[in-house]
Amino acid sequence: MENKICKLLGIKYPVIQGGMAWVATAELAAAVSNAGGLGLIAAGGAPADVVREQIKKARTLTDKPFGVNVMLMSPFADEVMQVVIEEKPAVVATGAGNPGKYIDALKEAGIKILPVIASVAMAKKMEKSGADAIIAEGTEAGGHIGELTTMVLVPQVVDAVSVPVIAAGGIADSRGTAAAFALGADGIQVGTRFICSTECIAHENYKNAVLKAKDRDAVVTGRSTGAPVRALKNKLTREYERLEKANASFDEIEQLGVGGLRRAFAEGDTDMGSLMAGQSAAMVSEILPCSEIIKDLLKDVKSIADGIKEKI
Ligand code: TUI
Repeated sequence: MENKICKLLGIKYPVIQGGMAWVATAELAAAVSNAGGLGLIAAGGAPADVVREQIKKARTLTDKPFGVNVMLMSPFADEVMQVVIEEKPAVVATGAGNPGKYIDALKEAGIKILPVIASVAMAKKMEKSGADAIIAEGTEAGGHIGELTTMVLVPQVVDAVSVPVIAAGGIADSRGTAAAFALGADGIQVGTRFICSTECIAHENYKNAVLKAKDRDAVVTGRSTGAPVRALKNKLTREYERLEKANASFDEIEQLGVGGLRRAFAEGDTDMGSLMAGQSAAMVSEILPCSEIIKDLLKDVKSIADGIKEKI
């Protein structure tokens, strides 16, 4: 029986690469799509012309379907969406907001729309607005996060909507994949593990920080400003903590983060760079090609299910 997500997106494996700002370039997206998953270019906070160039570049690197993740808190979200509608990648995923006002135009352009949500209410709203599938992201994820864990969010979203659900947050090996399917998801979205892919062009210091991370190293800052972000603990996250404890102004706290992703991704600044990563960073121990990562994420999922049967 064919998997619903594979059928919907025209891909071989139900593995979607997370839309990580800066990290998810055309190179990474094309590599994941070439390996049979769905690669996503992350628009992040980039201006529209940069996103257009990335889409064009991805087209030179793959003839498979790929998508663009549009970060809705970006000041360029409207222009980026316009470019995406013109360029027509197979899929648009969205994060950090409500994409409702763009859905009709995306559908008209023949683009599949996969909103990332962190609550049941938002999942229902997105289904009503015409989303083709829902990416339910738990708080284990890296970057901007909601409050619920993948374990409790996914089954509730599965029960609340009739479109397919993709589980995200905390999935980095085939046990996580099996668990996501057990919770009722039809696919997985994986971000952090793909930072440590051969094809990811992030600075090697960023990759090494993920490889070195232990269980409690992916910490949350920015809860007080209403935009919590999970990143690997470093000088920057400790500075955030200090300012938040001292009740510093919103602007002062926000200012600290400006350019943080660029410092981490491009300069390899592991002190003051924002090393966004999920809790699963602790489970990532080697750099592999995307094709090997996808193979490992799907390895023996059926025998994991058989193992459960033997236990009960
Ligand atoms: O969007 C993400 N993760 C991200 S975005 C990002 S870029 C950034 N950089 C610095 C500060 C903030 C962001 C890094 N990581 N994940 C998907 C996600 N979306 N998680 C939670 C949500 C979400 C939150 C609220 C989705 C919808 C939503 O709706 C609110 C409303 O009612 O409009």
